Amino acid sequence: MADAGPLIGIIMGSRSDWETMRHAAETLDALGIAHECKVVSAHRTPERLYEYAKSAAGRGLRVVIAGAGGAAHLPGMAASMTRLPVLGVPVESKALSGMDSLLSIVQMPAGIPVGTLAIGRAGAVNAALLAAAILATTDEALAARLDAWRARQTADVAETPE
Ligand code: RP5
Repeated sequence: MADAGPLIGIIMGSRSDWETMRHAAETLDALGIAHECKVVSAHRTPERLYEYAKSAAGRGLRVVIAGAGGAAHLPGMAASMTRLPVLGVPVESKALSGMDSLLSIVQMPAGIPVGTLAIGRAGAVNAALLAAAILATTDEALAARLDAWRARQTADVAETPE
């Protein structure tokens, strides 16, 4: 992994999203998957978004994870400019607790899909696991690491509550 370029791009609309999106990065770290993390705002840095999405596949990325909150058009806009799978993470907003983010990301009209995860940390972790599962379909070593991760999770579940 050391000399491999990133396979997964994690983008987020603001540095304020990092507290949520770092859970995606940490999960990919645990699975040994090379990734990159960037702040790319659909409305504050539209040209950065264009460059990122248009170059993503050519740079060797295989999946994009996009997290945003509020009027969260980042995942959909990114998906419109790349054929890579885009996984959307609704960040929990202050005003509406992430319901705005969720509905903005999940309600894509037919034609440009965004795989939408849960609001907040759970969505960020699961976006990373889903991205890993996608890559694992063609990577046996990663498939074994993902199986081991899931087996550890199972082993960590106590039979009693205290
Ligand atoms: C969105 O607006 C970001 O994804 C973030 O969740 C939200 C608030 O951004 P900041 O005002 O904290 O930069 O674009």
